[in-house]
Order: sequence, then C-alpha cells, then structure tokens
Amino acid sequence: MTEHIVPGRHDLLLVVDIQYDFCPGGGLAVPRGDEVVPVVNRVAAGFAHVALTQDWHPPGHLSFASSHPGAQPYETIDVDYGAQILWPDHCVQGTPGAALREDLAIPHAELVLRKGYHPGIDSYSAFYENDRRTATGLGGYLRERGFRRIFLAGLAFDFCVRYSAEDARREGFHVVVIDDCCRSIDVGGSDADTRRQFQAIGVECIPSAALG
Ligand code: VGL
Ligand code: ZN
Repeated sequence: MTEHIVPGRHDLLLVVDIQYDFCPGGGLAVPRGDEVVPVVNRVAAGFAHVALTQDWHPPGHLSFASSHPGAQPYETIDVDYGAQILWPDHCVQGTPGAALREDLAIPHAELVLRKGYHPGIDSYSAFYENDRRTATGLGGYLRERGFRRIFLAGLAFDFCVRYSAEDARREGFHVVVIDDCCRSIDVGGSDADTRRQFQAIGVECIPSAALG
C-alpha cells in the first residue's frame, strides 16, 4: 500500500496533453481518454504548482501517416532519428482538436508547454523531442524553480506520459505517475511495456486516492 502523499512546495503536477484530439471523437482518440478530466481536476486542486503540456503540430507534420504517401496510421517507419510510429492527423496548431479540454479546470496552472512544433521531429516527451537531443527547456524551467518531485497525469499513459516520466527521471527528479489520471493508446503491448519500464527505472505508479 502506498503511503499517503501530501503535495508540497517542491512538488509539481505535470498534466500531459488533455486535448480534444486525444478524447473519443478526436483525431487520435485514446480509449476513455475523456474519463480522466474530472479526476485530474480534483487532483490538481491539491497542488500549488501545475504545468500543462499541449501537443501542437504544424500541418503536414512528419509524424502524420498522411505526410507519407502509401503509409498507414500505426505503421512504424525509419526517419533521420530512428523509428517513428505514424499517427492519424492530430493536434494541428490552432484547430479545435488541438485545444485543451474546456472542462479541464486548473486555473492556477503556471505553464502551458507546447511541443511537437518542429515539422520534422515528433515529441512525445515534454523534456526532449524524439531525436532525444532537442530540448524543450522544461528541465531547466523545473530546476530553476526548485522542483524536486514531478507527478504526472494525462494522455497517453504509454506515449507522452511514459516518455515524459522517463526523461524526468533521467533529469534527476523523483517521478510519480498517477495511474487513474491516465489512459493508454495500447499499441503492440505498449501499456504493459510502460509499466515494466517504470518499475525498472524507479518511476512510482500510485492511485489518486493516495493523494490529498
Ligand atoms: C501522443 C502520439 C502522438 C501523446 C502525442 O500525447 O501521447 N501520442 N502524439
Ligand atoms: Zn502528436
């Protein structure tokens, strides 16, 4: 049983990609993605410090299957920086699908970090793009503000939450993922892979009931 956790001044909640396109009816719908919204709202109210991320791609982005003639969504291709899964078009800058959910009620969020805006690089992680070299600046921001422990919530558990959690760990933060604040896409066993990887690197997974 996880002990009870009361968020303090060195803790930040990072809310990942809670956007219409990742919810049922959206361009890259995560099954039951919409269900996390009320849970995340409740959890966020207990944090003094919250940052949000927003997937934010230009039209014709490299990660879109539609940008590669003959390719299908969920196929993996080789690009300059290695393997890249191709996705249906999603979170195109300025479109309704790219907007943060309007029922996300976190008025005290201090930062909205957009990612995935380079036309030729995808960015699952909020810290480093998929070339694993291009930094978003979030690591420096969190360090300069003195945060030590990062809690994660949002979509999708097995992609943007996973990569962000792994990078946060690498950057030296304590990392805690709030399980019922997340949902998975689950392609090719990615949900189980993520849970195994979290165990291996010391990313904690807790239920939201452990907070407060
Ligand atoms: C995501 C795939 C492509 C995510 C974003 O937010 O998990 N997944 N773009
Ligand atoms: Zn994306």
